[in-house]
Amino acid sequence: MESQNQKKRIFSGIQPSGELTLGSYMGAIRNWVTLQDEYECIYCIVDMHAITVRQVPAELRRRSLVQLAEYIACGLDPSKNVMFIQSHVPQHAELSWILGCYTQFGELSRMTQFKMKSQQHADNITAGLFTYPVLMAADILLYQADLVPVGEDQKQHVELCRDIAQRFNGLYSDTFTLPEPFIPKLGARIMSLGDPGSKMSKSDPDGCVYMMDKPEDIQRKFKRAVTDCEAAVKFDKVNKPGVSNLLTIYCAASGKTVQEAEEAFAGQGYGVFKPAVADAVVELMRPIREETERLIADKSYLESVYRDGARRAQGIAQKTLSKVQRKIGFLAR
Ligand code: ATP
Ligand code: LTN
Repeated sequence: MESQNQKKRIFSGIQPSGELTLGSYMGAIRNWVTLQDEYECIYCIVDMHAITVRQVPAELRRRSLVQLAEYIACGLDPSKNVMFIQSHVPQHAELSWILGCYTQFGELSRMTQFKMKSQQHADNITAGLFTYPVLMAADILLYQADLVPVGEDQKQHVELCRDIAQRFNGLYSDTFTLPEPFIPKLGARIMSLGDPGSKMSKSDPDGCVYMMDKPEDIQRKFKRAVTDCEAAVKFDKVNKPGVSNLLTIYCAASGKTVQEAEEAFAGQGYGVFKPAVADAVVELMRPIREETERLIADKSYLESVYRDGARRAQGIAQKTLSKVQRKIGFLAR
């Protein structure tokens, strides 16, 4: 425990708002796995974030448990990492309220994710959707995280979190560690197979490859992936976004460089390239899918992991929350 305390800390989370995708894996979870030995890691299932858009209760419950199984199946070891469900640690909601009083309306209005999601859910633009980044800042700051491994789309939220922390520290002396986003070099933004202009997103099933998809579904989805009429396997994000996305996926899955992949497929059409990308993804996902299926059957084990995780998380979170409450002038209980 002594030596663990010397390690830098990591916090990250994913919403159980849909089945996890290849994007969740390549942009986030894959990095989490590589960091678990070097850092003290806390990985969360952020169900409170998921309800910022309407969820079916039974589905939310099921997906929260499946997501924990997926985390473990991806290689996260429950004995090395703290893994828990956000709503089981009430300090997140408490700190979020406080931080909301140190966040500007204008700052939240500039968040790209809010602008996009409020277009997608125009009939239900809730206060929760608007203040979502404040809850995310509370998640990170409660644990004094140094690094936040996320995909490219979350960089803006981590930067806002830093701004809030800096503002609070400036007002009340050093309270929060300033976190840095940690974004992978390859796979930080996997695009939809149906529309290479938009991000692959678990709540938008069109063009999504799910971690739990069967091999034949993965093959079919890649066969249908939108490309172009040139038939040349070349990385060119502006003119060939579909092919560039497939190359990114292929390289992230196979470990090859873009140049190696371009050379390997030189002179061959998409009829050869697309099934090869699918094969690489099938092989990457096969052990994860099989292990997830095995773990889902062991509900009591999963329950023991998230209960133990919440207990450990709460110990850390309460220390920060008490410090914050004292600094801002709340009377001690
Ligand atoms: P939703 O559709 O509910 O917004 P999402 O699929 O966009 O969900 P998140 O829960 O927002 O996924 O993201 C989980 C993590 O995975 C974050 O770190 C995010 O940056 C990363 N991520 C999500 N989608 C992608 C993607 N297409 N490419 C790379 N990283 C991604
Ligand atoms: N907003 C993130 C999920 C998230 C998160 C966090 C990520 C909520 N809290 C704290 C990192 C750290 C998303 O991926 N949509």
